Amino acid sequence: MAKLELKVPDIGGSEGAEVIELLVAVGDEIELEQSLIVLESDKASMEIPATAAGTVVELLVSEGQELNEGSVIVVIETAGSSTTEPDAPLETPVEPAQSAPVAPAAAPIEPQETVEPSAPANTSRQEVRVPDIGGSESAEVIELLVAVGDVVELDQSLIVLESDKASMEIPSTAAGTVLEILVAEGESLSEGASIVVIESTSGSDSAPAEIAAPVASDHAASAPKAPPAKAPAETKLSPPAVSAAITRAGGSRHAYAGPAVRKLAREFGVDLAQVSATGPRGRVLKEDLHEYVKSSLKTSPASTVVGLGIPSVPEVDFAAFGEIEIESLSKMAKLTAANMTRNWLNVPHVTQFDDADITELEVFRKGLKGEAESRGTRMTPMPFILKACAVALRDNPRFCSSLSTDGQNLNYKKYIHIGMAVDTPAGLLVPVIRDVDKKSLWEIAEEVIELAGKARDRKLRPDEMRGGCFTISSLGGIGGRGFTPIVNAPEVGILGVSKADIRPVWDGAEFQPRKMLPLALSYDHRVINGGDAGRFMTQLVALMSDIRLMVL
Ligand code: CAO
Repeated sequence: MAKLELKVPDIGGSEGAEVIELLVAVGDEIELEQSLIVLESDKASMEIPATAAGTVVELLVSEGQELNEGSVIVVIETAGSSTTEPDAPLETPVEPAQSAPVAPAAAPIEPQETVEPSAPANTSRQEVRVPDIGGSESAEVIELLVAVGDVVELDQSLIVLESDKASMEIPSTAAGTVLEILVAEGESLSEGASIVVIESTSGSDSAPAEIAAPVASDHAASAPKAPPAKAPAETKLSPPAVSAAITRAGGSRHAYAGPAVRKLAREFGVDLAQVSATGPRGRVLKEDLHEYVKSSLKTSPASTVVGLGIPSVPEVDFAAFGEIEIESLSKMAKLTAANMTRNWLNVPHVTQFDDADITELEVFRKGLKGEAESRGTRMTPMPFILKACAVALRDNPRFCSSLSTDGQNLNYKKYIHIGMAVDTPAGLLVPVIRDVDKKSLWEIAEEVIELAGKARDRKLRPDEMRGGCFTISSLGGIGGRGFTPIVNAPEVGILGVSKADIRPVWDGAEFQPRKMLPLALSYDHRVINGGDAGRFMTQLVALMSDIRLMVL
């Protein structure tokens, strides 16, 4: 049995850091690399790993205490030979007592020389590189904070790196304009890796202790990167600026948490700012995150796919107020609920209303009754609505597009396949009628009947419900004056059709009895603006009011 002191390693140049969490206690069996404490400075939040395995016999630090490189954290008792890396021990044998100098976990990177600029007289190009990241072998780029063309200041953060133990913002060691970004999100970087190329104008550029290497003026991103050059030993690197409150896509600024908790939060898709923190100084602990996820799951059954962070509806004991009956939902009903929730949450909806005068259309349609019977089919308003939508989709192609998931592109579909919501005893189904623009009204009428029948008999094939560009939901045969349908994402528009009825319409001289069809067009406002929607709806109303326009 030997006793060892485990100490604070090189913490990336931080002068002092506060113990904000103790992760072990006296009596704990600890493994090699197990985190002992969490340290936080104004620049960094990091877990300090054990450099030897054993039993904790003394805990020499407490929360709130300020530690420096070399401060003893714990004394452990090891079973046998203690040290793990004889050349770089971070532990000191306790007996005999000694105060040997502590070797740093990783030798600090030596700054490269600043070489004469190769660019025109008063400008120079420099590569900014990853500094000593506190002993971590490599760390992943989790966020790019600058773009090509940005003017950056000295010490301005360029990227966020995250290793198993720390998340850190890497500051620029030069001021100037970003010419090239040499890294991408998800890439793993080590000390010395080039991050960006910066063009500096003389007088405004980097500090003397920078690790900015000069770059030839014809430098290309694909060119091999120059190895780090040596600089005088006394020009020690500035530490990586590590932030405990970095901004993420999920918006977790101001949330205090260690890297492990941040990593976990990212994996769960949790916005740390939403989590109640119980740690010192409002720090989010792992337990807080677990508690948050547990309670979110409890209140949001998977079937409803309610996003984390969205306030849930409180559970009520309905039986307390009278007799109740519980019906378990079918798989389809649960799937529909999940899809509706997803679409409602993802799509910024706007709904536009209008009425189409279908008086003449109805006269024509009723005139087709005999032929419909002889064909063994029915001609409802639906085929006319489908046909009119196909024309409006052709003339307003944005309604026939989908936004890419990253929000960067619109995919225009050159085909016109329209989904039709069908109310079935098992739930809502949306079969798709293909190439509506190329089919006759009779063909469409037959398909409406066939697909609605298949939907009600649960005989639709999956491929008959895929590929839609737009959806029509008609409650015309049921009733109602209007409703706001939910866009069937990734489609960007849906038409809600309500029951037509005869209303008095002013013709400029007198009221005329006209059959009016209420229409409601919901659209994804990220893709469709009010003008687009107004044009689509106006054309649709015109087409329904005068079906001759459909053949133009
Ligand atoms: N106004 C007045 N009458 C209408 C009408 C309208 N907008 N739409 C249909 N009708 C009439 C039809 O003409 C038919 O009457 P006749 O037999 O006298 O001609 C009757 O209502 C029933 O029509 P239908 O509903 O059987 O046929 P359809 O082609 O209009 O619709 C379908 C087919 C599958 C869309 C429809 O049956 C359906 O399921 N609708 C529900 C869709 C739904 O649930 N949407 C909500 C989704 S969001 O929860």
